[in-house]
Amino acid sequence: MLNEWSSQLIISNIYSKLLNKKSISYTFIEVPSDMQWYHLARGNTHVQVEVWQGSMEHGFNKLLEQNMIIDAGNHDAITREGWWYPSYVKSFCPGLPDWQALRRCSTIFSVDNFSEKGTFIRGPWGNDASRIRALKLNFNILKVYHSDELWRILKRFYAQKRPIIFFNWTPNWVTKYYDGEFVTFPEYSPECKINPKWGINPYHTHDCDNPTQAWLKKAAWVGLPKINECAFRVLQQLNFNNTMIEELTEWSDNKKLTYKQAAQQWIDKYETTWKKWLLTACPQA
Ligand code: TMO
Repeated sequence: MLNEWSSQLIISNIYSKLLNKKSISYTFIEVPSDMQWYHLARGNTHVQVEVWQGSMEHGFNKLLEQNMIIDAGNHDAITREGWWYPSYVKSFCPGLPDWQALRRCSTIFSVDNFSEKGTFIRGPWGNDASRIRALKLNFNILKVYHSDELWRILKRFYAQKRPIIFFNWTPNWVTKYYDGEFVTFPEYSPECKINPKWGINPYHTHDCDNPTQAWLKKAAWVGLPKINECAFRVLQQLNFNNTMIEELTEWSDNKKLTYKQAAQQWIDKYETTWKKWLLTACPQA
């Protein structure tokens, strides 16, 4: 399955190259992130190489409980997803990174310079409309459809030192090239996302942050091991840490390699790593 952010696209390409080495055939299917559970549950697609806890935990857990998908294990990467701004924004909005500062200075984030509401820019991930509602933030949302679009907007705003606030994540090349930080919302609790009574707003869920030390998992359609056990076991072995993911996204998003080229470069550079994965996964095949 191919989604809309670069590390997922590159690691999917890496995984396909590993399948090639085991003579396992595959096809890529492009699926919008918010449709991924629908397709994984039905076996329309079989593999997700990156499930991010912050934005995807809920959908993942639901299908896991229904035995429609399999947890194929964690990457070593520790992740975070959230509201992020460049450091220069702090001088326009004293009190950041605490979220309450956003209540006083939403207007500086208006992208049309007319609206009194700030604009939060996001991709097709996460549930920030609920967070805005639950925390009564004076923001609307501008949704883009691919991580590349976020970086184009960031580059333009950053060059002019114009206030911007958007959905960002780590590991990611952006936090290496742009100085900035995440907003801190009330501390995450799993309850917060399902129980309205939890937290400072008793009527709504999502009155909290995403987890700040979150997992990154792989998931498979429940039928995958029966179709091809080796493919499933290779997926289990697949394991990327923060440095590796930063490096991959730097190759594509900053150095402008295609996802395929970035995947090949990784295969060339990390031969001992993937050879060990393949040997552990399916020594006979
Ligand atoms: C799922 N993502 C890494 C874009 O937050």
